[in-house]
Amino acid sequence: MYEPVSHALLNRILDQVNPELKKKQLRFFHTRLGANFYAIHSLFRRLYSDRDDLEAQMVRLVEVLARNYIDRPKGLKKLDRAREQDHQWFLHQQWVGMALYANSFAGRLPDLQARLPYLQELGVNLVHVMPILQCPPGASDGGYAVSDFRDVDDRAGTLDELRELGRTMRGQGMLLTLDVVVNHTSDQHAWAQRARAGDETYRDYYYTFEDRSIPDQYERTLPEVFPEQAPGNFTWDDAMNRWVMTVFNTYQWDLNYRNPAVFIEMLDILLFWANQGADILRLDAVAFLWKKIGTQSQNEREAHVILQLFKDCCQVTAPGVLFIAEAIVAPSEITKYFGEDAVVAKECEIAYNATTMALLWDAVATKNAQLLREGIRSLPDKLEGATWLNYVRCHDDIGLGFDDADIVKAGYDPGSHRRFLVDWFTGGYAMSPARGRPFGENEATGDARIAGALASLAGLESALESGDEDEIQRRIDLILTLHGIIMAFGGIPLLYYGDELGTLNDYSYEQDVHRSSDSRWVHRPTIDWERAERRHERGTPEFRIFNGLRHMIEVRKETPAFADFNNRELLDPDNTHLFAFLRSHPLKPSERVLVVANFNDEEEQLDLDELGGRGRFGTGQLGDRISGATLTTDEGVIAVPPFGILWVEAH
Ligand code: OTU
Repeated sequence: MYEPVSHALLNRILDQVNPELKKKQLRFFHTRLGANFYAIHSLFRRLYSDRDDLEAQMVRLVEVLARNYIDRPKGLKKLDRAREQDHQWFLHQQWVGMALYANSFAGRLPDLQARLPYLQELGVNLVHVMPILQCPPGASDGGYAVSDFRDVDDRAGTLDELRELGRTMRGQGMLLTLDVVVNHTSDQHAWAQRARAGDETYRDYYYTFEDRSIPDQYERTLPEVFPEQAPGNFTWDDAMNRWVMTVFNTYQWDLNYRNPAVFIEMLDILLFWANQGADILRLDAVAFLWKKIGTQSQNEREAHVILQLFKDCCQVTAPGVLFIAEAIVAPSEITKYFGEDAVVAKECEIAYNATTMALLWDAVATKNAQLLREGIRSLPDKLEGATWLNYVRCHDDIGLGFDDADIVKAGYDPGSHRRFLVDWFTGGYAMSPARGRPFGENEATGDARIAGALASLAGLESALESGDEDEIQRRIDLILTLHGIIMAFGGIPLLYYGDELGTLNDYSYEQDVHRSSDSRWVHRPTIDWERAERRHERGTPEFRIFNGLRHMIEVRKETPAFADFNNRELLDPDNTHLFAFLRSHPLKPSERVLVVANFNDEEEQLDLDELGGRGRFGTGQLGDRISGATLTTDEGVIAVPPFGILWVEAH
């Protein structure tokens, strides 16, 4: 958009920027900057209008954009332009992801590179490498306490090796996702060290206070993220002689985005990683970016403005790079992280679908899809050109963050239902096959979350112990069905490393002083590659799970109706054990797939007549795309096996 005030400012800025930057070939940069400048300027002013150095800050911002554009490797610039042409490229059903820790999945970065064929064997072509930036030894929240944002941790490898991994992946059509922890730094980061040493410039990078008066005001409304291991939201720092805001662990200092220098530093860092070859940047804990006394300091308006600004800026320098919003918040809040509209107020292209994830586990515990249906029904529509990251498990806990009103609609009392779920998964019921651990129990509020490996939560650990073959098969079927839902739901399915082999809980964290107080480590296993070989041995659980997933991934990629164009219709079968939806491709009407999953351990019937008549789904025999089997529909009824899933070809 052309607007004279901001255009005049842009011209002044271009006069002021470092002369070195003027010499370079910046054609694409200038067109994009011209297109986005009005938005960048308005958003920046919204956050920092009280600053009298606003223009000087804007000069710095534009310099950061230009410098990173100049540094951006040619191959990546070419990719940017290709993606501009095909801007919906990531909505395609071909993408299937996996999140993994380089070290516990493979070792160092070259070892990870050597394992790419394994991922390809499974069909994974998007890899989220969990944090690998420099971290202090000892506790570092699994890499989320970064001490140097511009270097790879020595334990993982080198920057060169990371670039090499990116190049190799690109060459093989795979996408690299890296984490940027935008909300906080480690207390060992150089900025924190300088703040400690009394440097006021860096003290302003954080929220620090000489006494408790302001922290106490904040505490009145701030919830606790880690009530057990890190109660409270402020930590006293002896060296600095001040309180510092630490919403997560005591060693994770929250960055102060009220200071434009922090925004510009972080933008520079995001673009740095884009230039190292990341296709996608996962922005950690984005809901927390703006703190305000008297609020929960999550999902604040300004947090969204920051993300819009990050996006608009990134589009100027590296438009092919996508953002994932990691915002594990209420369903009505999550979709806001896609932005208000797809052009002028865009934020992240991808967001974690934490709501569906948690609802899936509800259906597992209750064997009933009622709340899952209610929850999905009230999930707000997302923007066009935005997509979900659908997952069953990840490196974090399962928070039961679905909506109270939906719980009531499904017929339960919210408090006692949540308590039941935590108990069901963490050993509170003798009859439950789930083997999880509680996480984040808060005695004051009664809140609790759930940790545990997918296979252990789904009952495979106890089934294997019992040696009951039928039960083992049922639990494997449940594991496959959960994955079958995320592969068909609409969005990018993100598997969690180890789950493809049915990896169970790893209790060794209890012996590690840096981990024992954080039960999330129970589901962050080290891959046993000898065991992984069993995926080739017919009959083993590893074989059944790995090959079941591999097959579904293959079928997903051949199913255009699974591309994400907001093309999902939720269905309401008259059987509460069943979860069903219809996917249809907007441009290819003949491409329609009816997805039905059974959460019961017995066979259940899906009556097509109740879903609007058999004719809606096609005439004659219907086939299951997963098994290739023909389904009996003489009576208009489809039998769904215990814990089974069908992708019914409807045409
Ligand atoms: C994220 O988590 C990471 O995924 C966690 O591994 C980190 O510990 C945390 O940030 C701090 O860096 O911020 O928006 O309930 O779900 O802390 C949600 C625990 C987050 C996580 C929550 C989450």
